[in-house]
Amino acid sequence: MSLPEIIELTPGQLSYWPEWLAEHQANRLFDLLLDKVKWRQDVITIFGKTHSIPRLQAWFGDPGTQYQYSGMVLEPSPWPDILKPLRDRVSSEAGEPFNSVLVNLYRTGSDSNGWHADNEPELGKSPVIASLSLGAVRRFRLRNISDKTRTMTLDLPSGSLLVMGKGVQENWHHQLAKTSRDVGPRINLTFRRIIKQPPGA
Ligand SMILES: O=C(O)CCC(=O)C(=O)O
Repeated sequence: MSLPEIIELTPGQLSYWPEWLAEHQANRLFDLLLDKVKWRQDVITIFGKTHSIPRLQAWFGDPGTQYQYSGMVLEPSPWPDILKPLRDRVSSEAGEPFNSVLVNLYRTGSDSNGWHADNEPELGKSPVIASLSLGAVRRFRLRNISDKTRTMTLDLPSGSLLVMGKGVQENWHHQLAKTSRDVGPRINLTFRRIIKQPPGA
């Protein structure tokens, strides 16, 4: 384990390891996930109209870790062998016993993830989220919820680990914007801890 860079957001804190995985490890994991994950094109419904979300995704976790966001209900697929040691390492780095992971595939610069916080009820009151990036470098931004002029930008390289600590989801939104740059695919894994079932589950 190496020491992270600490980025104070006030309120909230990021812990950042720009080179958490060596290049060859990150490349191997990227290739395996790209090939082996059963990627889903999920849709969301806004004002009665359905839209494909601008990325592919997959949800893995312990039994019972159902996750709902933007009207989607994600049932966990069992942990693939390749992700189990990674989950354990990320958990010990972040000091949080993660029991699930959302895996996103951004196929090109047109794929994205809009402003949001990971604040669903099943994550509990002050969740810790750990985000591992693989593949193309993409720009990750945070924006304070009550003062939108306060922003923070990180260009996340392959193999980097970013832990959003307690207080971040309550006070900051984050996004992965589209880019017109000609970028290759990127995979991002956000490890989460589901602590209770969502309402109505
Ligand atoms: O792709 C990223 O870096 C961010 C992913 C994200 O915001 C999410 O899964 O909630």
